[in-house]
Amino acid sequence: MLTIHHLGKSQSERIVWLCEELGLNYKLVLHNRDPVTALAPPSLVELHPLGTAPVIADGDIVLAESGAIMEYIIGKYGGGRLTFAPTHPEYAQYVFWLHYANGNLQPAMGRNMVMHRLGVPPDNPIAARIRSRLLGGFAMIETRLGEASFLAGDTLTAADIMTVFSLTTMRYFYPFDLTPYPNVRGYLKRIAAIASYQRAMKKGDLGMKLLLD
Ligand SMILES: N[C@@H](CCC(=O)N[C@@H](CS)C(=O)NCC(=O)O)C(=O)O
Repeated sequence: MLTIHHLGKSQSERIVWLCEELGLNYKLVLHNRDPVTALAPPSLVELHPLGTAPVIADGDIVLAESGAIMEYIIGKYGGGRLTFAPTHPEYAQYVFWLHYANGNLQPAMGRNMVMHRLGVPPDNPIAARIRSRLLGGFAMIETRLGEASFLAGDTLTAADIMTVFSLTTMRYFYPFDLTPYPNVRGYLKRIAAIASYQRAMKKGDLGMKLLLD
């Protein structure tokens, strides 16, 4: 059986949601962040050289990196669900948004988080550049969600499951006001109504207030 190692308040919520949406049997192992540093505990670090969540185990296979895990589970157990085939008219959108999530958006959030935590003033030219990159990303997502209900098109795909963390739980680490983005907020309302998302968040982060607005 698939085992998901989930670190509280982290990107591994994506994998719990993925497995809930696919209706897979899995064992969930919860790990808590160090209360002082917020880093991963030794129980997680010992699982994989990266020492980050998520990590899954499937038989002898131990896999890290949420994008890799997403492709692995969808390819092996998804039966064609949550993905678009190359023949789908929105295939390019699917591939773009799937990779934008961890290739650009989440690193941009992380860079801004570091600047914020180091107390770099917003008018510092590097901080300003990093912030404007992120704002450009939000504007792009806002435009896309004015064209389609979900990032790849009219249905939920892995691209959404990859992206939602950065728009929600990541805001515990880098607070971000979504008021200027009504399409993003409407999208998060649609996500909040999805039963598999609700189940995943309850199982992975019971009691955590969901930042969906
Ligand atoms: N690109 C990686 C990022 C993994 C990552 O940085 N996870 C964070 C949680 S959001 C983590 O484990 N942090 C704890 C630590 O670095 O000690 C992925 O998507 O899996």
